[in-house]
Amino acid sequence: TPRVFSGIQPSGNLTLGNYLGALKRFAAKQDEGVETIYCLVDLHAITVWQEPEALKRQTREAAAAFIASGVDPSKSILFNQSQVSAHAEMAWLLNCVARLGWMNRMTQFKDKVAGKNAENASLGLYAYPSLMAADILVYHATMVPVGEDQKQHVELTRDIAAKFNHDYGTEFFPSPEPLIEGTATRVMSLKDGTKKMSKSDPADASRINLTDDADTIAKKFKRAVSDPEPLPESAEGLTGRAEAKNLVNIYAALADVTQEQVLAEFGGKGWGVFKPALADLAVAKLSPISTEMARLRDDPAEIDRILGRGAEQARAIAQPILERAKDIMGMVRSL
Ligand code: AQP
Repeated sequence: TPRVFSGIQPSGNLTLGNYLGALKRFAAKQDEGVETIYCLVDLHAITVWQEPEALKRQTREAAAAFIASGVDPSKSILFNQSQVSAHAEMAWLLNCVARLGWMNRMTQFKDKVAGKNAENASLGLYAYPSLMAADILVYHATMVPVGEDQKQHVELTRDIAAKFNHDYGTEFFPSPEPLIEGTATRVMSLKDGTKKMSKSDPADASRINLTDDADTIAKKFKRAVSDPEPLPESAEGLTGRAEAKNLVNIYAALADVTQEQVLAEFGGKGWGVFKPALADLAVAKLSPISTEMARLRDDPAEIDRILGRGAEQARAIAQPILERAKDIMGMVRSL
């Protein structure tokens, strides 16, 4: 069976972008006859400072968000990365395969240090894509559902796999494909239609958190940046209107319809009509998730049990692949 791997950083409150770009699709993949492995990538999260207690809370909260979004621990392997040491070990092996020049081209690193002193970024932040390659390759996963922003990292993973195979004269690593599907592969900030909605954006008003209540969601959409024009009659009319396009996209993704279908209903109408309809739809879709997350918050021991069991299942797959990679590279293994 083909294997799917994907992860989310427990680096803050998960957002509507994480839900539409990732979680919702993770849940759907479970019923597509593939093996699904989903990871809370805490080793990635610490590439920027995380307050230790907050990291624990965010990791459990993110696990709850997965489960509340329909990721079923009896159908998928769900765990946090640091409990499976094969990720970090494989990352070291791949650090020695990946080239500095490849890392230098990664736009996420550039975005994350933009406006800051890059000299002061952690080495881990720079090496992030190599750890991500390890996450995928240590399971021989071939399908990686991600948002548009992660495409470059999956392509780098393919390059690393190919170089390993070439250098060691093997076909050991399969080449993974990024799966970028649906209308919401890039949900943008509510305050700036050219910036992606992000859990680490300092402005809370820029995003919908999965834990926001109905009033907060309504308020955030009401205050979302739009433009003075009514909604266009067709999707071509969204060209050059980043904010309008984003709001229509979010509606389409939440309702599981196309942009054209949204505009067939709302074309010619003003934001005073569309924004409340969007808020109502978002509340209807997100409130069952936040209710379930609140229930799970009361039982952290249950979450920890689920992550522990997932880690055990993950280790059973990853460990033999790691051992084989070491063997291929010429490391002595004492029996
Ligand atoms: N705005 C988005 N639209 C669509 N998909 C998104 N994803 C993230 N933001 C959007 C997808 O969610 C998955 C997990 O992402 P991540 O947590 O590993 O890191 P990220 O992409 O860096 O997301 P954030 O929210 O912006 O986190 P911070 O702010 O901590 O860096 C990925 O599949 C991603 O594509």
